[in-house]
Amino acid sequence: MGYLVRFDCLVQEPLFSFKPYSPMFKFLYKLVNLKLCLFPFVLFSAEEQKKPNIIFLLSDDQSTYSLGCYGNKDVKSPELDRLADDGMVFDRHYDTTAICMASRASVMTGMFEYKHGTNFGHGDMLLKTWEKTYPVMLHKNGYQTAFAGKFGFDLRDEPNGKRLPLPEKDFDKWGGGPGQTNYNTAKNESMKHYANDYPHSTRSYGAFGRDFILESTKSDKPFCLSISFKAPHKPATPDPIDNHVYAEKTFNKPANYGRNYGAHFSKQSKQDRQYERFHSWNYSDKYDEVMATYHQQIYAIDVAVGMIRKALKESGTHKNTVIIYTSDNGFFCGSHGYGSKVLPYEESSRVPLIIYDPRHSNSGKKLRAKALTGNVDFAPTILKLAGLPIPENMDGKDLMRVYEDPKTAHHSSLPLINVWGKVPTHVLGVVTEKRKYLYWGYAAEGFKESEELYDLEKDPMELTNEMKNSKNSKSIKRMRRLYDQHLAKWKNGSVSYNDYERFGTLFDRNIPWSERKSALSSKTYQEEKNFKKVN
Ligand SMILES: [Ca+2]
Repeated sequence: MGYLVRFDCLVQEPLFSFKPYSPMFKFLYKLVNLKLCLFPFVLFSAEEQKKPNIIFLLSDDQSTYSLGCYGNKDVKSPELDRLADDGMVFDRHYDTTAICMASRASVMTGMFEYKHGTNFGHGDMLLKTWEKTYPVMLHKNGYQTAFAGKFGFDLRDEPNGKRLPLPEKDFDKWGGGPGQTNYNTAKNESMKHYANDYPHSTRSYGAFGRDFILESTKSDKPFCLSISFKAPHKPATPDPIDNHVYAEKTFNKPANYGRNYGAHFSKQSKQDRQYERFHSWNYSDKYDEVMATYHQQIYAIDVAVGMIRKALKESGTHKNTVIIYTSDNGFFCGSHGYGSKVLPYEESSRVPLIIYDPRHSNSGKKLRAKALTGNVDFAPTILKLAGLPIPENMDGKDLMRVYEDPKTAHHSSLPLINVWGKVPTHVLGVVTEKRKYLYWGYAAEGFKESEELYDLEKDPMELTNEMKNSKNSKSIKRMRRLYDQHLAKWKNGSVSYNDYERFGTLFDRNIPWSERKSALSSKTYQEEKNFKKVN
């Protein structure tokens, strides 16, 4: 093709109308014309080459301590550890809402929950919000796009409008599914053709990624592959092919394991299922068995990541493909005597993040970033990688600036949000690189407003609430001020639907409970009576 272009350039009419004066001039003249003629092609091909392929991999309910690259010596995660060695590990990465639906919406929109207005118990994402997500924008701007796995939220054309089908049409290849999807590949409509070879869903997503990557080479377009694994979400259903991996294994417990290390957590945080699941999910009495199952599910993700990287190599796209690996929320696994996720403590809100950009000179140096980063950063990062502008509505920032300089600061603070579940557990917090502040505002009979402050630098296991230490008055003042700033953004920026506006009042620590109480929903008044009975 290149030779044809050059030949065409030489034989076509000169760009200028005057005649050459000498053989040398004629030669130079042709050379200039050749360059001018080739210029747009050179530019075009350089521009195309600059655009990387992008792979975004999301696990479901995965804690940082489930990976070797985050310091757990009991687990086997060779592929993800290799990805970490090849790329960069982020040690201070948070899901600003630590629950599937809202977190996935933040990932795709680059916005905090109160701005995308999407969560269980609140409502679906509006179509106009979806149209500003990274998958849609990449699809519209020359990328081949694919999605597989748990999509995690639904769409409506208006808040009380009809629920729309999942946006399969916005992707070139689709292996996604509604709701929680199924661990049984045969039961996932868009993935069931993989069921014979990969009866368990986790490896089927590896196969989907592999096939999309290999097919992508037929096109000149760059690709963006997004896979949302179901694993290791409950109900615990590991692939039996991996039963040998943790058979009879005993696991070391983290230093904050057990109820003794949760006594200082707020009474409000103990009012929903996250608290009772320490027992009902058997962290208290069958720890090794439960953890073996949990880690076995993550082991299968590790295998799937290996399948995807092998396909990158085989297709020759490995040198121009950026890989991002993270989770939609963490998991307590018995830390502080809690199970599950949702609450803004470290185990549930801080999650793994590995990025590998093979084009960058910082790759392969085993660097770790301490910068404060969040799930709202992915959409801006992916748009920037694709050479697209980052819309102003996004709260996140391009993570590749941290990849460029892992010692740089990123966010000075991020909000940590929970407005799902039983009312006392609704909480707004703020985290900085060094500290975390939580405000539990529910103060009906039997409860008092409470605050927690953690020095994450000295106390990453959150063992001491620093609110009562008089030495911390400066930190408390600063963290309260940051909290107030985030709340002001909520008040100014929350969507007007799906029950988000009233939290601007409920979370206002400067308004007494007697006045804030008016912002409880009528349904909540009824729930409040039930909490009074409990306490
Ligand atoms: Ca999740």
